[in-house]
Amino acid sequence: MNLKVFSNYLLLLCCSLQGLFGQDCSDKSATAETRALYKNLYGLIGKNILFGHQDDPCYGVGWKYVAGRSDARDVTGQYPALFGFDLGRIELGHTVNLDSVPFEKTRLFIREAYERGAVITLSWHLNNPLSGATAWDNKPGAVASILPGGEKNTLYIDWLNRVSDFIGTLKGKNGEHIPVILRLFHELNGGWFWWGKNQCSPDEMKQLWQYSIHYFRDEKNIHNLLYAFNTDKFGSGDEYVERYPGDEFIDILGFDIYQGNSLKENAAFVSFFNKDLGMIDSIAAAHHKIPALTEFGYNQVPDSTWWTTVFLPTVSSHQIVYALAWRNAGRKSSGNAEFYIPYPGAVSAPDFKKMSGSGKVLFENGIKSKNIYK
Ligand code: BMA
Repeated sequence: MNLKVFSNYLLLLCCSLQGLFGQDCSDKSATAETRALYKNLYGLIGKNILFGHQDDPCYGVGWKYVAGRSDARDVTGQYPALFGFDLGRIELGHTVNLDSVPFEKTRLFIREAYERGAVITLSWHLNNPLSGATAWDNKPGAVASILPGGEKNTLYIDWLNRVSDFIGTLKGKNGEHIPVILRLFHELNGGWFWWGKNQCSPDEMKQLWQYSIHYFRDEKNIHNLLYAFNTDKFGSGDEYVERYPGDEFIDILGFDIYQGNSLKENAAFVSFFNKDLGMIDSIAAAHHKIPALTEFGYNQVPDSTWWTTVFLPTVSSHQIVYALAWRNAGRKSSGNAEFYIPYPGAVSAPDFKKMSGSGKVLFENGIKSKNIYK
């Protein structure tokens, strides 16, 4: 065999191995449904993007806890394909989260979403374990304090136990554990959370990830989780992987990005967004992981064609398999409003509906036929 034929063989072998590597999640004891979710999400790479929305069935602009209601559905006729919820304050044993969502309702909504064939992701704005203040109390030292040997390690174990208890109650009709994408320590390259880049060393952060996942997997025997690693918007591949705990812990590689502040104009936003999406495509491919947009938004979406002229064309030329729009908190007492998808009558509502029919970005109807848990 000459050198050229041999190198072609080698290339072929590498390509098929790459396909195989990507087909299994990081937890080698994951449940059948969790494995299927991973495999099916992997299969969506480069094909479709599941549209997600944080707290979608909980509240929207001008309403709260109305059975069956959803701003996404009011505008498009369909629920999202992916639902995000937050566990913040479950660690304290509270019955409602930091945004006043009762955990009882979160559990119910997760079951309903699962029965509809949608995907679920959980974030956790956990309080600062050292000071007792919120996740945004960014004084250094909290990460070191909860690692083994630290003064708050026992407290952190209690907190992990509370999260484990909640995850353990998420079951489908046949008693099977509902697979969940757990997005821990989000935006860890920013400086605003106690687990941020100025608050601990890369090594401490890696240890915290590994410790937490090891605890869920090996101490609590939880095998219905996929783990999403995510930064905020980032400037380079080196910055992205600086605090990455390793392929044996992670399934999904994502980042969060918002239009606004320094990225106020469409052109500035698209250029940054495009660059980060391109980097996520190649980092995920190199690690055989699933790329995702773990949080995004443009508060109030003031541009009437933003969805089809800014968002859709940018994400369509990349590999992400889902995109989670942040929450429709609605009008606040301060007079400001916070919403990242339109409600009926909002300026971008017709354009959002148009995007939902694009065939690329999937909502409820698009995900159903994918049988994502089989
Ligand atoms: C932020 C805002 C806050 C909220 C927090 C956690 O981006 O939406 O109002 O408390 O996320 O959900």
